[in-house]
Amino acid sequence: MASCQEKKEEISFPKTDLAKAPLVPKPFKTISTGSAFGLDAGTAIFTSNSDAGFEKVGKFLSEQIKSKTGLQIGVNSATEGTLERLIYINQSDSVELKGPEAYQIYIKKDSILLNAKTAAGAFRGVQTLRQLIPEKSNDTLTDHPIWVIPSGKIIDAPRFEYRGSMLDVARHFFTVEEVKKYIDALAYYKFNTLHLHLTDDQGWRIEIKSWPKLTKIGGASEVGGGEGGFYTQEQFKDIVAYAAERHITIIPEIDMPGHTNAASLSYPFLHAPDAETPRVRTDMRVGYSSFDTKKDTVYSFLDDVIGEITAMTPGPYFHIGGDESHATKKSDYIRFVEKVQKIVRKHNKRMVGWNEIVQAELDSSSVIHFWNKPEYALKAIENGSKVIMSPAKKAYLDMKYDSISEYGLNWAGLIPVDIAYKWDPGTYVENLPEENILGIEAPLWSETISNSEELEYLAFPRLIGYAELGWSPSEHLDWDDYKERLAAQVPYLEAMQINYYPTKLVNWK
Ligand code: TNX
Repeated sequence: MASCQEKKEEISFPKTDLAKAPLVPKPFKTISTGSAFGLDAGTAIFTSNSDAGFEKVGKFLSEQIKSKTGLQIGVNSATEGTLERLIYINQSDSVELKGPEAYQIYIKKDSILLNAKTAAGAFRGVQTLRQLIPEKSNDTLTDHPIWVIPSGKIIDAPRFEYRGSMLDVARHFFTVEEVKKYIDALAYYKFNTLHLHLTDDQGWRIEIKSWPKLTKIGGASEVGGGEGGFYTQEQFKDIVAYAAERHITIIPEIDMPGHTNAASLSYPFLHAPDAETPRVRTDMRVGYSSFDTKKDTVYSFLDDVIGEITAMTPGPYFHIGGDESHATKKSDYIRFVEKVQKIVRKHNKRMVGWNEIVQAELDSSSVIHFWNKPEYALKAIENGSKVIMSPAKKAYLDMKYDSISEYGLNWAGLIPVDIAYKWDPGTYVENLPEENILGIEAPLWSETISNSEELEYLAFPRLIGYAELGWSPSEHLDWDDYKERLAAQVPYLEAMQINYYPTKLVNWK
């Protein structure tokens, strides 16, 4: 009598090499075992139920598999016939997992096991799996399409806890959909932070219910004379939630006491009498505006603004800007930063500010955002503070690639794709110990760009290199090795309709 149980199919895979997969960022350690896991319609995903976040991560993977391959893979809901190959996403407290974003993946013939301490770690591991799924199925190994994933083991954890990019939505406004598209790409490359530069001289972009003219008046302009725009609180919360689903934290920035023309135009009492009189600004100049640091009403205004924004922001940080306050006297600037630091603390956030803030007396919980002066970054040592590394000469996404770049500025120099990659955030500021470095951020100022296509032209492919500088150990930072893996990102960029600058430094395939 024939057995009613179908025989499990043995596929013989061509030899694979997991260590040669073009992963970005490059994992801490990869061990190849030469065989493969065949992703197909008979695959099911199971997740830990010890933490609700894990099932969400499983569903995210299932959606991504569907959009890449068309396969519909159940999560914690296998039906008969879908138990041939399993992907487990498992909560683990193993001591081998170093930190909340660490993960390990074991890929065998019949199973993939992804272990992480937290859902954030599992999410980072899922990005690695997404990158390992080939664009095309193999239709010759068996009677149905399978996507061949090389077998082996990946042990991975980030070098820095903070890996971010900044989007300036003030000089030009970007819609919720445009911001979400950027967040999707950040997630794919394991970034965990998006800093939104929400206000500047040319525009105020976030609704403050207690001060409605900020958006009514201050939101109605941008560089070049366009109509501007702003996020309602509902829209801002939607961005925060969308990022959180991808384990990305939003850091809001209200830039002050300079870069405040749009705020002072909306409410003239904010304006310092010595600074330039507020008017609609559509030019690119900086350093002419200032809040009146001597008025109590300015600080009660800021208490309202910071209160409303922090109430919508679950992350630990609030960025106060503090850069280029050339129209504020130094003593007034110092007093201002110290008073605003108290307000930020009152709202239970850690203050972040551009490196000029070190002139004030800072709490050790406050974070210094290095962009131009190493001597300011070094103040972190005395102060016990952490530093975010955004050296303009290396990490500014708004610098032109070369003299023929379509968009961008050049005040910090040209930044070709290799120069953007060839530096080490851990040693860039001489004598600044790595324990003082929170991580890396690549800011994208928007004076010269106003939509996703232009934004992407400047961000890609340099952003992908910053992902690796933030995540991978310094021993792995090697341009010749990286540029091959970068070239292999094209199918992803094309599938996501992400525009990129096709630099001649890379052999695009
Ligand atoms: C400097 S970097 C600025 C911004 C400009 C940018 C343009 C920094 C903290 N301030 O106001 O948009 O240069 O590259």
